[in-house]
This record gives sequence, structure tokens and C-alpha cells, in this order.
Amino acid sequence: MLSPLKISSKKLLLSFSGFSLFASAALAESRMGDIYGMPVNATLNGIQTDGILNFIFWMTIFVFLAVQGVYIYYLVKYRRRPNVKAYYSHGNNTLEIIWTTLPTLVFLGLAIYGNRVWTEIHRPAPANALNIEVTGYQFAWDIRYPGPSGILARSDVTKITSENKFGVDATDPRAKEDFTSTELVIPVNRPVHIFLRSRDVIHSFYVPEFRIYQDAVPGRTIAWVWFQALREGKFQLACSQLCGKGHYNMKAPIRVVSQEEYDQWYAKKIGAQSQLPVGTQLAESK
Ligand SMILES: [Cu+2]
Repeated sequence: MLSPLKISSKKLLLSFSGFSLFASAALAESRMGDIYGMPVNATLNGIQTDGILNFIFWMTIFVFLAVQGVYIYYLVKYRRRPNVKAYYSHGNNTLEIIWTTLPTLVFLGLAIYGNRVWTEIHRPAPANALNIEVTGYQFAWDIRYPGPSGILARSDVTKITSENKFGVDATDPRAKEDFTSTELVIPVNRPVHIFLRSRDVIHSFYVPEFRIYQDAVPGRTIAWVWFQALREGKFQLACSQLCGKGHYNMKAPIRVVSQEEYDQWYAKKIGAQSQLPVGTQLAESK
């Protein structure tokens, strides 16, 4: 017989599972994609990341089913029966060698495969990549685009002030061309090279659809992040390191657009930039 306490905890459990079901249905739309509930990949390098994830996932499923299958088979086969005496095994060297060597080989193979994918993803950005600086601070992102030269003006963390948010070296002639944005706008099918920085504490550049997760470390410029978006759409750059009380809201919109749309946006930004008096080149222009 159930005590009142037991009934109420059962009810609680039921309502909780009901809530979880409801929550997962609400999340389904944004999280739908594949078997892990990851959003659909949107970059070239993401294909390789998904490849290795899929491989490990299905291999794990196979091992799990094989082990459980053998386990259940023997559980039934050698169940307790009248007049059958149990047999006590004292080990088997051949079997020991097999089940030690096989997983070793599998893990070694995975390590080599993983290393290869890692090297591929971290190869230098292509020469035609669009250079963009992304700087994180408590609690938002600042984005800097180069002028027509395509090269960002020199910058130095020691030059960062409240006016000069990126620590741009004013003696560099390109400093006048750079413009800033609070939205990351990128053309589709073009490599984008991100120069990642932080002005205060450790933040993290995380875009699930891009399969990119990289910490931004104060005092350092992380220059190996690059990607090529494969489809147009709206995404979100969200900080993924608990960086303070406003962390939950540290995000920036990402817009992957066609080359034409990008060119228009860029021309507008550059135009607005040239209207600004010299010395205010780092101000935000909408
Ligand atoms: Cu942050």
C-alpha cells in the first residue's frame, strides 16, 4: 500500500515527465537535425566533424548491441536449471588477448582518424578568405571588418581604450578604412577567417550550426578559426564560457547572405564609414 508521501512523489514524477515531454517538443524545432538532436550543419568543415561523430556514434551503438546481445544470450543459456552443475571458468589467455587487442586497435584507429580531421579543420585559411575580427567582452561581441584592401589594420591589445575598442594602431593607414559591426554578416560559400580576441575574461565563440567552439583568451589573438558557410540563413553567435552575470545574454546575430547581398551591405557600411570624421573611425555605424 502506498503512503500519502509516496503518492505525491509519484504525481510529482508524472508531472515532471509531462513537462519534459512538452519542453522537448518546444525545443524540437530548433534542435531538429539528426540523431543527436544537433542543428543541421552549415559549414564545409562541419561535414568532417559530423562524419567522425556519426562514425563514433554508430560504432558505439554496434558495440553496445553486440555486448548486450551476448550478455543476454549467456544469461538465458546458463540460467539455473535442476540437475545442471555450474562450470567455473579460470580464465582463458587467448580470449584475454583478443578482447584487449581489439579495443586497443579500435581506439588507436579512432585517435588517428580524429587527429586527421583535427589537422584538416585547423589547416591555414585559404588565401581568398574574408578576414574579420571578433572581440568578446562582458557581455557582447564587437566585430571589425577590413576596408577595400581586405586587410585589417594593425592592432595591439596594449592600445585598447574605451574609445579604441580594438586597440587599432592609428599610424596604420588602413585604420581609417576598418569599420565595426555588432552583427556578423558573411557571404555564403566564401571562406571566412576569424581573428578571435577578448577584452576582459575568457569567452567562447560558439556556433552550433558551424560546428565551431573556440575560446577567446584575453591578451591573445586566436587566428586559426575559419569556416565556409554552405547555406544562407540566420544563426547566432553565443558565448559559451560562463563569463559573468550577463553571460546568458552574450550573443550576436549572424547572417549568412548571398555575395550580392553581402556586397550591398558592405558598400553601405564602407560609405557610412567614409562620412565619419577622421579619428572617429572606430565608432559604430549602423
Ligand atoms: Cu562571455
